[in-house]
Amino acid sequence: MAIALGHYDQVAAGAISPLKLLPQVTCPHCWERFSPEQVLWISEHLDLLGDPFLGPESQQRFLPSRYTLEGDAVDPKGMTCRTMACPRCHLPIPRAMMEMEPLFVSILGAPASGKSYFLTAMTWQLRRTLPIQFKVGFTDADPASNRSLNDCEESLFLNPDQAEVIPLGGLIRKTELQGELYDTVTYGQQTVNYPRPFLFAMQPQDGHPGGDPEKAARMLCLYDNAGEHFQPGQDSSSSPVTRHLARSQAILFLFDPTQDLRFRTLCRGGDAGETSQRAARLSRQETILNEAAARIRRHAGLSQNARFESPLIVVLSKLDEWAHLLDDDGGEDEPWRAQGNLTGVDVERIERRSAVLRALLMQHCPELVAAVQSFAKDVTYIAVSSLGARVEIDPQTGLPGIRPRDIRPRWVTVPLLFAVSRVLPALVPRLIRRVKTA
Ligand SMILES: Nc1nc2c(ncn2[C@@H]2O[C@H](COP(=O)(O)OP(=O)(O)OP(=O)(O)O)[C@@H](O)[C@H]2O)c(=O)[nH]1
Ligand SMILES: [Mg+2]
Ligand SMILES: [Zn+2]
Repeated sequence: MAIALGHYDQVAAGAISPLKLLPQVTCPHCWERFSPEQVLWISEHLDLLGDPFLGPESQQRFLPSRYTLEGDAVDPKGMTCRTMACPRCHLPIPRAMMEMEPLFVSILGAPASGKSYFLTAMTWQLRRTLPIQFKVGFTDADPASNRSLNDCEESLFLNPDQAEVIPLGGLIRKTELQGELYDTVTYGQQTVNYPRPFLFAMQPQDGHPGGDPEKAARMLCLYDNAGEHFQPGQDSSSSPVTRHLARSQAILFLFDPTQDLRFRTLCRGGDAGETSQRAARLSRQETILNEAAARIRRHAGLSQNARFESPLIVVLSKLDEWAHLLDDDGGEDEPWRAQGNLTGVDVERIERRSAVLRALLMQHCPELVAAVQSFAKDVTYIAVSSLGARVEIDPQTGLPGIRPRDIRPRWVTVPLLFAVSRVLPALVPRLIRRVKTA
């Protein structure tokens, strides 16, 4: 059966025509794969209420037999429908997922390692860096499901109280283990909580150097997990919160030096100073990585010794707290390089810095480097700061805070763009200096 898809949401407006549907679509909610003709539509008529999986308040899902001339399905009561849904979990899927290959990237790390701050600063900056530097559009594919992330971006970067010291916990809150960020689906007796994906369309624009823009376009699927989800026993069939790991084409593992006892004594303020008040917790962060490795092996059916083949980026977070441990702080500018009219990732600069960071970790927490090596083959270490500026202690409350106008993220887009350049150089090119031979 041919499926008609005429009208486009903002993400794909005018970008791709004629339509080429993928042979297989992956649901970003339940990670099931299905063919495009199995996709359901969500009815519009208000009488068509009740879905067996999503409850009596949800609009019915149906397999259409009638379409408008524009290619939208018509529901049994004659209303034109706009939204599609997964045939397995019935949750909504943006249309662009029918024709854009997904790119799953997992962000993992201990509680309070800085994942939510990092994700927020990264997506905010990708909206500018990707189009301006790399001629790749970066847009919300599903504004509804990206809403909580958009709210975090506004809180950090469009905050009306620019000059006031705002407590860090008030800008972005700890990620909850259940609630608004999850969708509940009831399969008979079994209730399953899926983490809500954040979906971004990455599409080459005019001037992009890649060959076929349709082939290079990707739907980036990201999730903001709570750190506890990565602890042993916290992923179950009723709460498959980290199953995206099995689909991941790259992993960004956040390591927070301020949570490591040996590092902490070296951080700004030292053990007795501000840092220890802030990061009251200490954790063995390599256990998070070991647990993730076990889950990936289990879900992908790999042997115990098999190593992850895709890129693993070890993201050392909160660089503003420990930048003085490095001889140079990496420079203000980001590692992109232009060659003629091609802009690419400066691989050499990133790799040089990765070696320095690895040596620092070897010195202070060698067991982390050992865990990283036994898990993955393709490893790069990148240091970032989501805030950039020095965090202040509010004299009234004693809590750490920052003035929004002082927030200047450093290198926050580098982990993702470097990973994408490894798996998809046609979308984000890599520039490697040629060594001249005499
Ligand atoms: N100095 C500094 N502190 C940061 C930075 N990013 C995050 N933090 C601090 O770390 C705390 C935790 O950050 P989150 O992003 O909420 O951590 P998380 O990994 O999402 O934590 P969970 O949601 O509990 O898993 C924040 O409240 C900030 O105080 C940074 O770049 N620099
Ligand atoms: Mg969080
Ligand atoms: Zn699904």
